[in-house]
Amino acid sequence: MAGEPQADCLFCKIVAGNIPATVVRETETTFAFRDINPQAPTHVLVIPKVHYPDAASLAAAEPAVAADLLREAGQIAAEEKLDDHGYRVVFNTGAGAGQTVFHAHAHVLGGRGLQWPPG
Ligand code: IU
Repeated sequence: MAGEPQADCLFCKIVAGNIPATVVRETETTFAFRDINPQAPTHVLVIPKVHYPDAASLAAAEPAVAADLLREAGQIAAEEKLDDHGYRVVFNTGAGAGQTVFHAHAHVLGGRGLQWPPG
């Protein structure tokens, strides 16, 4: 069923507590933890507890949870004091764009100058 945990999904396992993660925040609908391979001094992943393969499919099926994800990204940026110098929220979507884990997630990146355009 749409949104149900997937046995072979790494992020579903992290939500379930079966794989350890450095937790930053948790709400009823979202889970945030530090990226294992940080690309900036602050690099946090915010994921929905429900399973959808990417942000667009999450937003189409459960728009309120997608909004929760964005709100949490902003909350984390504030708590990590990223607002002063700016930060980036990224949804890599599709393998061609660098998506490697097919459970929707926002990257919250900051703590250094960020270049544009991204590679
Ligand atoms: P991507 O947008 O799908 O490429 O992002 C997946 C991220 O998940 C990536 O930045 C990885 O470093 C990160 N990650 C993690 O934090 N913990 C893990 O066990 C694995 C990947 I595998």
